Amino acid sequence: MASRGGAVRAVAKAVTRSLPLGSARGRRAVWRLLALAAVLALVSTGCSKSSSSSGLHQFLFQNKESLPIAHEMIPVALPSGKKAQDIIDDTKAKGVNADGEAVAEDDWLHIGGDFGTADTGAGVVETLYLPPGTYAIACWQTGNLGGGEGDPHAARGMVFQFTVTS
Ligand SMILES: [Cu+2]
Repeated sequence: MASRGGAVRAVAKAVTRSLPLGSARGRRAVWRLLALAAVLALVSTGCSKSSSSSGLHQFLFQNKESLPIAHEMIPVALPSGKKAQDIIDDTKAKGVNADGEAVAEDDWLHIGGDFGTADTGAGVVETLYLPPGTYAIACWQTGNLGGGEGDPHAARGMVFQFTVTS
């Protein structure tokens, strides 16, 4: 576990370095996401300068859980004044529908569609064009670690906020 923790910290550093997080709260959001051990790593960018600038960005999303569980990485644009915590609160408040899907997911503008889920051990690569703005990546999957269903992961804090500058 110690070695995985080290790897997670290394990735967290890479993410926080690559994506300019405007606040300590943003950095805490990273830790909440990583606490679920679904590791988001920025692997490369399609534009020349820093990954924080607008343009094409490629993300590698790896599920490094130790037990079976599906995660997803849904990029959304945050309306002015909204933060990752608003997604968390909204998802908590609205729960799941009769099909067991998070009701709040459709409240948030999906900018890159649903790139699909990544089961434990799998990875998904996503390429997004990001104009300047404030964004979040959320997971609305509802599985529990090792099996069964529970609250949407976004309600458990699996939301990561970041900003893109011009
Ligand atoms: Cu998840």
